[in-house]
Amino acid sequence: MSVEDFNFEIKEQWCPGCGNFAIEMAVKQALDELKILREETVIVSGIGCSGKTPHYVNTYGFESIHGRILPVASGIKLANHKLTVIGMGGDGDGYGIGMCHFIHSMRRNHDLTYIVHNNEIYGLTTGQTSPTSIKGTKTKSTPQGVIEKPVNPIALAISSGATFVARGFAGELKHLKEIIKAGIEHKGIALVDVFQPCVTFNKVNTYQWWKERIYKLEDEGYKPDNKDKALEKALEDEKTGYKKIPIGIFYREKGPSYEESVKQLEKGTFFEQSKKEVDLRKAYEEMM
Ligand SMILES: Cc1ncc(C[n+]2csc(CCOP(=O)(O)OP(=O)(O)O)c2C)c(N)n1
Ligand code: SF4
Repeated sequence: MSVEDFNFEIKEQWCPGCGNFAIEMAVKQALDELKILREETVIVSGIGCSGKTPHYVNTYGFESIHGRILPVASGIKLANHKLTVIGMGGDGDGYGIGMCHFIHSMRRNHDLTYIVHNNEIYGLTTGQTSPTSIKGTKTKSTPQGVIEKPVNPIALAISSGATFVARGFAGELKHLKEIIKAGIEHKGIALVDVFQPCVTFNKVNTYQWWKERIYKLEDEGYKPDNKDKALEKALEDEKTGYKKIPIGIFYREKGPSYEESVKQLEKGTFFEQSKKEVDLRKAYEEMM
């Protein structure tokens, strides 16, 4: 296998310079370096520019519904826990319409990697405010500036019980790839929030804007094993008025994943156990 084996013949439809290209490449490189086979991998997306990713990576893919990445991904993982399942979607998708699923998935600890293309705007629908748009940001839907405070996905994930919480930047490909690799290897839910410049509609949070503000947690000798410290770091961007924004692994905790806790899965995957025994005709008939 090589990174090229994960390429599809379909050409990306993203705008030139979009941060999604780097996220797609980081995922391909991570899968290649971890020697995970494409036929044992499923990428689940929602709807959005980010939601196109399964079309461009040569693994199994499922472009689901806006805001429903996590329930679909959890269902796939539960049906066949031998698969590597990666959710990929926008900040509108995951932190807006999908927020309820977000909180419950974090506490359930399904063994999934969830990569959020956080461009702080709605890309596909041409530039409205998203739940992570910083207060005051002027967008098509908020011409006088966003009134409310943004969602803090890192703090929310940690306080909801997530066992791996990290953040990367599309302008730091190698660093992002390493975070995604660590997320895939983690047994349990792994949130990887990624700052992803939307070069067409977000003229505030540009590559330059993020480069001037981000720093790597590991460069400060930070260790991601303490929940209190992780929460403190998660709130640092707000506290500093977004002048200092940490990226890297905020929090990591070992413990059984949801799938490791389901007794019935000790005998094999649900898929293997049920494929000979289940006749769905009766259930269909009852529903008709
Ligand atoms: C249930 C539902 N509501 C709304 C929409 C319209 N819609 C499509 S994409 C989108 C938001 C896109 O923003 P984001 O999720 O951040 O993804 P991006 O395009 O920025 O990657 C919305 C509101 C939809 N497709 N389905
Ligand atoms: S609209 Fe923004 S997020 Fe969508 S492809 Fe273009 S640059 Fe990327």
